[in-house]
Amino acid sequence: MLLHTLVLAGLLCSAVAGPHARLKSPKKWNKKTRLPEILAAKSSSNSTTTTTFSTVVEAHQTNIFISLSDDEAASVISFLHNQTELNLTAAADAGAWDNAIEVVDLVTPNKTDALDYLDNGGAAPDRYALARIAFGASEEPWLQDFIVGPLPITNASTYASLDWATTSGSAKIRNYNADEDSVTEWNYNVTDTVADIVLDLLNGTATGAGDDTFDIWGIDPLWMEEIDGEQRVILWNTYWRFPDSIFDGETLLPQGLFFKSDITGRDPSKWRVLGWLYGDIFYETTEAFRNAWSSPDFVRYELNLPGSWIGSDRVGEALPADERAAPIFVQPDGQRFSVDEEQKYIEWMDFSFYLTFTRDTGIRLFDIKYKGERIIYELGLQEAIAHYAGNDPVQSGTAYMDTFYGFGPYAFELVAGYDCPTYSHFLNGTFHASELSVTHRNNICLFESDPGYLMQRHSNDEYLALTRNVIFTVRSVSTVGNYDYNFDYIFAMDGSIETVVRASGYIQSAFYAKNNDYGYQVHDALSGSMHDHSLNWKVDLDILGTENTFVKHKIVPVNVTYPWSNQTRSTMQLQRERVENEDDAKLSWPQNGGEMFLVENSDKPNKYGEPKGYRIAPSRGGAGMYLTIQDSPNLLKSQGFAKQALSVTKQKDTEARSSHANNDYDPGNPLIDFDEFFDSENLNQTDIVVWLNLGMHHVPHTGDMPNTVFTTAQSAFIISPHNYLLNDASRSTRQMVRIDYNASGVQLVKQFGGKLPSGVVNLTSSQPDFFAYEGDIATRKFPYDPLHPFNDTESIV
Ligand SMILES: *[C@@H]1O[C@H](CO)[C@@H](O)[C@H](O)[C@H]1NC(C)=O
Ligand SMILES: *[C@@H]1O[C@H](CO)[C@@H](O)[C@H](O)[C@H]1NC(C)=O
Ligand SMILES: *[C@@H]1O[C@H](CO)[C@@H](O)[C@H](O)[C@H]1NC(C)=O
Ligand SMILES: *[C@@H]1O[C@H](CO)[C@@H](O)[C@H](O)[C@H]1NC(C)=O
Ligand SMILES: *[C@@H]1O[C@H](CO)[C@@H](O)[C@H](O)[C@H]1NC(C)=O
Ligand SMILES: *[C@@H]1O[C@H](CO)[C@@H](O)[C@H](O)[C@H]1NC(C)=O
Ligand SMILES: *[C@@H]1O[C@H](CO)[C@@H](O)[C@H](O)[C@H]1NC(C)=O
Ligand SMILES: *[C@@H]1O[C@H](CO)[C@@H](O)[C@H](O)[C@H]1NC(C)=O
Ligand SMILES: *[C@@H]1O[C@H](CO)[C@@H](O)[C@H](O)[C@H]1NC(C)=O
Ligand SMILES: *[C@@H]1O[C@H](CO)[C@@H](O)[C@H](O)[C@H]1NC(C)=O
Ligand SMILES: *[C@@H]1O[C@H](CO)[C@@H](O)[C@H](O)[C@H]1NC(C)=O
Ligand SMILES: *[C@@H]1O[C@H](CO)[C@@H](O)[C@H](O)[C@H]1NC(C)=O
Ligand SMILES: [Cu+2]
Repeated sequence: MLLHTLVLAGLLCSAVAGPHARLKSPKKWNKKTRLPEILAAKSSSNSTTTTTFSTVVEAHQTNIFISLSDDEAASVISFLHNQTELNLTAAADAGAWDNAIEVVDLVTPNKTDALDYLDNGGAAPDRYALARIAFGASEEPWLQDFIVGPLPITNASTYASLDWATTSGSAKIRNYNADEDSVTEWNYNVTDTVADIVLDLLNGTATGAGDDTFDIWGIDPLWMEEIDGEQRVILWNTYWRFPDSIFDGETLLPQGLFFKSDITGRDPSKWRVLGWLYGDIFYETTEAFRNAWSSPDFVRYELNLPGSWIGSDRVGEALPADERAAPIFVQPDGQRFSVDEEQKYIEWMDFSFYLTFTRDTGIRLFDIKYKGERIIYELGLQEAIAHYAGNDPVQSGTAYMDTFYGFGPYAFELVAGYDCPTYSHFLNGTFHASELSVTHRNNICLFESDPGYLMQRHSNDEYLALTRNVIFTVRSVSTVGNYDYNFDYIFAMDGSIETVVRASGYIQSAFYAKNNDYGYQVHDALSGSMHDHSLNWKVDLDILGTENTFVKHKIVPVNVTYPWSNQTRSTMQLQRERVENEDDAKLSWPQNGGEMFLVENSDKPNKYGEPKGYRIAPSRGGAGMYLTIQDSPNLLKSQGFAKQALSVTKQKDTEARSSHANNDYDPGNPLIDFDEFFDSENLNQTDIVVWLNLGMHHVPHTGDMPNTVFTTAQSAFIISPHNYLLNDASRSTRQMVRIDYNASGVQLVKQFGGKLPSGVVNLTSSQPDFFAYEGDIATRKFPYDPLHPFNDTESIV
């Protein structure tokens, strides 16, 4: 049998080697393959009884990962308001000098407790809430995360600082920019001093009035600088022109004038302007800038003005036949997957999983089972960095960590027929912030589709074997400011799961003056502003239990002298290497794809002695998406996960997240410093977690104007069974056909019980209903009145 497999493998290889190789004894091969062919046909016949199927399923277990309900959030908020020592002000009334609740969310249960429930019949773990509170009523304001519970709130419920979920040892982080309203006022006070210059130079005004030409904002995170031996809090701002249409293209309209402020402390009367920058010339004082401007040799740059180029509506010549309806997906026989909407539990083919939705990171998947066995305990986004560069201080000083803004608040409703097929199954996502519970209707879609290529095919002069590729996608899109991040989790019949992120929307760009080293000029007075996107995922694979090992199977060149030849031959071999310690666990994707990265259970070999495992590999976009800037002065100690392509650590309840939404407040003293996870722990056959980055080095070019397109701005990784099963699992699908033929035509068509589409499709019912778009539902939580929802469709962070 083994010999037979080898012969087959050899022939397959020569078949792809070229037409000449293919001609080698095809008949012999056909005869040899008769036996397995018949066996395969038998095992995939449709004689097996069809199981009853319902699109509605009841999860056998409670979704212990599910987001807090509105009632749970309301009771947590009420409970916290009753704790007089917290001195809370209702969020709706709170100003910069009050204490207020910012976010309420679920504290994900500890894995040990969760597994005890999921696997061992233990009790469901107690539910606990996270409460993120801003303490503004102090000279040194801070934010702090608390754990509140157990839920529901009873006399036994308590609250405590969520210190154990940090690496800093304290859930507190200083807020050096608590006075945002004052900063806004400060900015206009500053711009007021140069109003005449700005009118002359930029032809507009920035006064804070409704008819302003310019918006004023700048770096993120804040900058710390030592001045005269003291740490100062620095803010660099620039002028952005408001678009003159509905199009949200403000980030395409930087004006090239910058000012530096020292905003240390909470007394705005002590804040100072530290200089101006225009045309790559820095002026240390407003006077120096004014003098330069009034001198005759002052160099002015072209204006970066709005116009139709900002808009994303159709332009240009009509394309041939483009007015005809484009191809669409149809679902001929109805939904083929099952959903427990209340529990957010999903079953598709051999897969099942739980879904949850969080304010910080949007959708997350838990307890992904394949053929009844867990393969992934947790799969979800951790952080998204966008690190810019430029000759100016704003682009230079921008390194967004987007969980600060949150992916949940910006995961808006999706449009059926555009974002997702019309027949998709939509779910809602809810988050709790600023004492409001906001439900984004239909912001998660689930759908099956055909990716447009087969999963398997083979043919010779006697038969063809063809298998459809049917995939199942979980999708949500978060528009965080200028950018739209599309997240897909794609399940396939071969047991693989692909995680894809794509970006569209408006780039954040730079004024063109002297900026050529940092990107391309993309419009009259605009530079593309190069930047790195690094989005980190937690992939907690559990292959046949939690005790797993990360292994590298290397394809290496070697020189070998064989007993059957006196000549040494250059050839290659497979070398197996185990990553047995965290010291060796910061990894790059291999050069030339020359290594396979696997998570295996070394103690669970298959019948051939090969450990069962899952491979993890980059699948879209270039590989190796980590930050070019390894020692970012903006991110400081908050970029640990983004310094290498992927990392492996020992799973710990105290190391549940690679980043923290509040790291942005003080990146040099973060709540979670990923590098601190690495403390030489043994990784051999233990519970391990893979942390992996997707993203792109984005150097926007004219093709990013007006919007970046998803087709090129995408990146993905795929996990796939590797010696996990004894064959390709897609053999079990009925969606395949075998056609036997000879010179006199088709002799046999063998189908396996998968119905062919039939009947008439009412295409009109596949039309998107654009007027069904509804927006959000917001319920105020304090004071709580679930019967009288409070309307607020503004984005709430
Ligand atoms: C599958 O079922 C159909 C309908 O019952 C039957 O006509 C067909 O012969 C079956 N195919 C196989 C391979 O058993
Ligand atoms: C908070 O106190 C109020 C007034 O005493 C009470 O009605 C409410 O039930 C308390 N909330 C919680 C969650 O204990
Ligand atoms: C409570 O907060 C208010 C502002 O909301 C502040 O004026 C007051 O001093 C604080 N009280 C205490 C005891 O800290
Ligand atoms: C979760 O694990 C951490 C770290 O071991 C522990 O401090 C904490 O109490 C646990 N939480 C719960 C709810 O049991
Ligand atoms: C802005 O200027 C006004 C008028 O001079 C002053 O009253 C106010 O305090 C200033 N605000 C800030 C934040 O500097
Ligand atoms: C300056 O602004 C005014 C008023 O908006 C406008 O009429 C004029 O065309 C602008 N000039 C330039 C050079 O853009
Ligand atoms: C989503 O929310 C809407 C409005 O509350 C509700 O009618 C719908 O049933 C919800 N959908 C799901 C799948 O829960
Ligand atoms: C194989 O031998 C050749 C000739 O000695 C040498 O150049 C080459 O580096 C060797 N390759 C390996 C992988 O050792
Ligand atoms: C290797 O070389 C020796 C000495 O020339 C010769 O006797 C032998 O047959 C050779 N072996 C092979 C496998 O060619
Ligand atoms: C690592 O685990 C494997 C499989 O259980 C075992 O054979 C090996 O001895 C372990 N290595 C060390 C250094 O403990
Ligand atoms: C097709 O669907 C549309 C929209 O759902 C409906 O108005 C129309 O009557 C349907 N046509 C037929 C022939 O069923
Ligand atoms: C919004 O307010 C209007 C008017 O009070 C009410 O009719 C509507 O039901 C509210 N919508 C939601 C989603 O709360
Ligand atoms: Cu980009």
